[in-house]
Order: sequence, then C-alpha cells, then structure tokens
Amino acid sequence: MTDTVTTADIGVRDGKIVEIGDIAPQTNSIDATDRYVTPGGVDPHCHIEQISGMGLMNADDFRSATRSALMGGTTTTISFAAQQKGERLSDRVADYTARATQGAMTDYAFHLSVSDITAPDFDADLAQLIDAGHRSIKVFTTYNIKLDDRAILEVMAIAKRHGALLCVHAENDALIGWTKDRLLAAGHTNPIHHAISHPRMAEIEAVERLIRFAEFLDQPVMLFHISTVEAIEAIRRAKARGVPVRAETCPHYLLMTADILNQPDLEGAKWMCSPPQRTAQDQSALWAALFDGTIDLISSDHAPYRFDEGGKLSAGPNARFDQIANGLPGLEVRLPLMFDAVVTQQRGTIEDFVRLTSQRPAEIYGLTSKGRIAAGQDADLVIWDHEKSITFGTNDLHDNVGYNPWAGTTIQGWPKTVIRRGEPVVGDTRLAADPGPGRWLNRTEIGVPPSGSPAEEVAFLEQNT
Ligand code: DUC
Ligand code: ZN
Ligand code: ZN
Repeated sequence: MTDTVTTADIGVRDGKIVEIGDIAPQTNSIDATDRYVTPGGVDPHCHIEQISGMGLMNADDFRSATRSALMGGTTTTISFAAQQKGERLSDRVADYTARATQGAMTDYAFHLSVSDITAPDFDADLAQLIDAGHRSIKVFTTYNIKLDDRAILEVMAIAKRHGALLCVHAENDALIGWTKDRLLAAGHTNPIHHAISHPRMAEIEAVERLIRFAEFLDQPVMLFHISTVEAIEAIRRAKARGVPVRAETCPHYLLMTADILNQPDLEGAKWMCSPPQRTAQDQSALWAALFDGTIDLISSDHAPYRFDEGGKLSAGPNARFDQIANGLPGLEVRLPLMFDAVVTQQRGTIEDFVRLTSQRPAEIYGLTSKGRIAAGQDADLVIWDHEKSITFGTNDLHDNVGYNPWAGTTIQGWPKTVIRRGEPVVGDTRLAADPGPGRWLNRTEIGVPPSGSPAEEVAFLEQNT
C-alpha cells in the first residue's frame, strides 16, 4: 500500500495496477515527470437522476453527471437509488441500474435511499439487496421522505443483520418546520431565510440522537454533510468512547458561509442547500476535524438543479425559500477545490488530500479496488498540473446545471490527465471521445460484519440493557 509520496513508475495492465517501481519504457507510456499522480477521486455522496423530496428531477442524468465527474478527476461515484413512497425498493434499484448501465462513465455504486418501510416486501427486499452487494443505506430525519425514530431503528436492525452501513441526513424536522413557519408568517421569504430556517440546533439534536442509536445497537452510522462545530464536538466525543460513527463534510461548508445566500431577488437560491452554509468558526472547526480524524471524508453532495423554471425556480420567479430545491453542483469541482485548499494552500499534505477524497471514501464504503495506488488496485489515476491556476467562470462545468456556484474563485492545481481502469478518459482538460461505460461495484463487505439471526439480536440486547 502506497500511503506516502514516492517517485516511481506505475505499471498498468488490463485496467489494473500491476507494478510500482522502476519500469523499462513501454509503448503506451504517459510521462508524469515532476507531477503528482493520485488515485482517481471517489465521491461517495452525489445525487444523479434522482427525484427530490419536492418531486423535482435532478438536472443531471448519469451521462452528464459522470462526464462532469471525470473532468474533475473523480472516477468513482456513489449516488442514490431513491425509493418513492409505496414503491418496492427492488423496483427502484432495477430502474436505477438500467439508467446507470446506459449512462455512467465513472464506476459506480448506489446507496439504497429508504423513504417507506411499509412498502411491499420491504424487509425482504432490503435484506436481499444488501446481500447482493448494495451495502449502504440512506435515510432522512427531515423532508417529506423522513423516517421516524422507530423506522430508523428497524432499518438499522436489518443493516446490522446483513452487514450494511446506515448513512443519515441528520436534521431535526420539527425545529426546521417550526422555524420556517415563524419566518414565513413574518413575511421572510428570501433564500437567506432558508439558512435561518435550518437552525444549527436542528443538526446538533439529530446528530446526537443518531450517535445514541449507533451506540445502542453497536451499529455503524455515517453522518452526512456535517456543518456545525457542536455536531463535530458530539462526533469527537462519540468516537473517543468507541461509538462506531463516521462523518463527512463537503467543500461548500469548508469554503462558503451563509452570507452567500444574501443576494438580490432569488439569486441566492443558487447556493441553497441543506444543511446550509454556516460561519467562519464552523469552517475552522471543520478543517480541524478533517485533520484529527473526527470527520472522515469529503464528498460533493452534488445536487444539480438549473436556475430556471425547470429547477430552482419551478415555483416561479417569486418563489419562497421553502419552495426552492436544495442543492448545488459539486462533482467536477470537489477534487480541484480540495487540491487547492489542502495541497496548494498547505492546510495539509498531498496524503491528507488523497485520504479525504479517495482513500477513506473507498475504505468506508467497501470499494476495495479503489482509492489507493497499489499493485492489484484498479488503475484509476489523476495526473495533476499543480502549477495551473484557473478562475472559475459562470458556466464552465460539464454537468447540466448551467451555472457554476464557484464562479470568480481562483484555484491552483488541476487534473491534467484522468485515467479510468487504465484508459485515459480526460487529457489536457478535454474529455476523450468515447469514454465508454462505467461498471457497477459489487461491495461484498463494508467493514460491518453481518450479525446474523434474530436470536443473536435478542442476546445482544440482553447483554446491553
Ligand atoms: N441537501 C440534501 O440533503 N440533499 C441534496 C442537496 C441538499 O442541499
Ligand atoms: Zn442530505
Ligand atoms: Zn445529499
């Protein structure tokens, strides 16, 4: 395993890394002299071709989303097979598999996003899908697709029995709804009020609750998109006492604050996401948490909606904040933004950058062939031009969103060449003509050993009463 920087040739055959060392020149060599070569990015949280909680389809299908991912150096994605209420989970996974098989240019896996545990054959479907290699599950504690506490425990119990990781969008729904109603009643409808309607206490409460659930069942939980210093402290305390909790954050929490929503008219809607961006103090705490291991990884939470009537403005040009879809695009910019922030600006090392953007995501989500440069791994590689500076333009990304939320930001360091399973798919910032299909990644285990039978469950509860 190559966990430190080294100078060497990388030998690739049939899509796999076969050798690292001093290799005689070959016919199909790529010169990476004086360049960093890192593993392809693994983005473990992105919304692709998904219907939102408000019933709105994402702007990106698999083709546009994964094209954009490759352009930014990300070669593996985990998106959501999102069950609609009343729908069989296995039907959604079949539909989503067909869509990804046609369109995906990155390798990919799915989180099973659960919104209705009373749907037909739910328990059997979930168990069977986990056994078949879909080893992560997503639930919400807010939005109209939320599960209540009892339902979350039921899902966790199935995850425990079959060996899957539960991921949670953790915000307290009542705190959000109550605050939102007060704001609207007082006539506050602008996107900046979206941030106020998702109070930090909503995240703190739900994160603390989910930590207790993980502790109660001794069952790992991943806490998505952490944004507040108090949630970080709760996670740090939980990890210190051995609770199996994992956490992620995203570039827009590390590099943006809530005032970005304070724009004329509905312009601020471009940056609306949940949880919202917070404060400079939260940003400092997030960076510290990434370097002390409290937060494990950085995802994009790519949630693509156009700034038009088919997307953010679907409720019209005078929409209230609560009628505007949440999310911003991030698949293409996650890696370059983090290369700049960690490596170029020297907040950390190139090893930190790799750990947070590909190695830990691959480890945590059971993607055993990804996230490292080592013999036997898939040859997903990025060759960086660490000297190249770019200033983002208003519409220069390769997704289908039509705006770049980072317009005007200058970064240094760009993925010059991107290689997916040995095949150069991006060269000198141009997508190679026909990148060909990505592959579904069967996750045979995810570091969560299946605990077996209902009898074992009862025995566990007896011991831990
Ligand atoms: N919040 C989510 O929970 N998911 C998608 C995007 C967002 O803003
Ligand atoms: Zn979320
Ligand atoms: Zn999300």
